[in-house]
Amino acid sequence: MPVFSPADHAHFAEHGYVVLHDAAPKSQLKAVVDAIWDFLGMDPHDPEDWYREPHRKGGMVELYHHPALWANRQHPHIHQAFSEIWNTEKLWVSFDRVSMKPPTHPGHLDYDDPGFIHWDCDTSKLPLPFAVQGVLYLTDTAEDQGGFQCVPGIHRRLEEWIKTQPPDRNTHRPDITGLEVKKIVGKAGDLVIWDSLLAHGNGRNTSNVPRFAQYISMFPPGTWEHSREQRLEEFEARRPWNHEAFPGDPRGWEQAHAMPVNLTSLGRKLLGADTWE
Ligand SMILES: O=C(O)CCC(=O)C(=O)O
Repeated sequence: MPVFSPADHAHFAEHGYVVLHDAAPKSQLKAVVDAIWDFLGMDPHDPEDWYREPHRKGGMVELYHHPALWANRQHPHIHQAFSEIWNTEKLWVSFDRVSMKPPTHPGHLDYDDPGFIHWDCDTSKLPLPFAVQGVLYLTDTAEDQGGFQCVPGIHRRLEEWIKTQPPDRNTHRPDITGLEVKKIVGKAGDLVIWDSLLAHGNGRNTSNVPRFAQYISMFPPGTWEHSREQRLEEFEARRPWNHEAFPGDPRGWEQAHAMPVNLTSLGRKLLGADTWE
């Protein structure tokens, strides 16, 4: 059964993103939130404890291969969503991290992240091959909670918009003057998938609760310079896929805890341990 309707596909084409509700069971969302607290070694009930190492400004948490993260990656509903966007089930999953963005706190302004809008791709190199990114909301996320935000529709008119910009513009960060930035409010279990040409990011968290999310993307094998062997090695070593670009965790928490991941037959294919044929 498809998870996206024709209207969802039309929304994706027009606005550059689409939301799948109830993408994963609540118990699996909570398991990731619990894993984040364990990894951070913080007291969830004590906001004074949320602004210190290993956390850094911006909310990114360098946790990559916890079994709770893999449970969502190999959840059939999530795979189905990406399959419909790519028009093939033969996909690999990204080894992405998670987010716990604490609210702004007057006593911890070094952790006050204003949010951002960017592209992960280099927009001076258009046209670029189709690619998507995704984020799974782990808790209900209100407008002021620093969740996903984007400039709807800019992916369709990017080349024209670029012509209006100075030649020395930042090709990864748009000047958002005159652009509409939309905050995507979401429920726990919402999976937002967006076209990589969509300018996007996350916002400032001015609520009084953290923002929790898991980044998940899927792509046909061979899309990136990332071999099956590399993937298996990174999985075994519990490392990020691109450890030159992503800092990883200097404490080696995941390596020290070595939690076994039970891959399903779908999970083995999404990792690359088994082939799709
Ligand atoms: O935190 C988010 O929702 C967006 C993250 C982001 O900008 C990215 O994954 O490139």
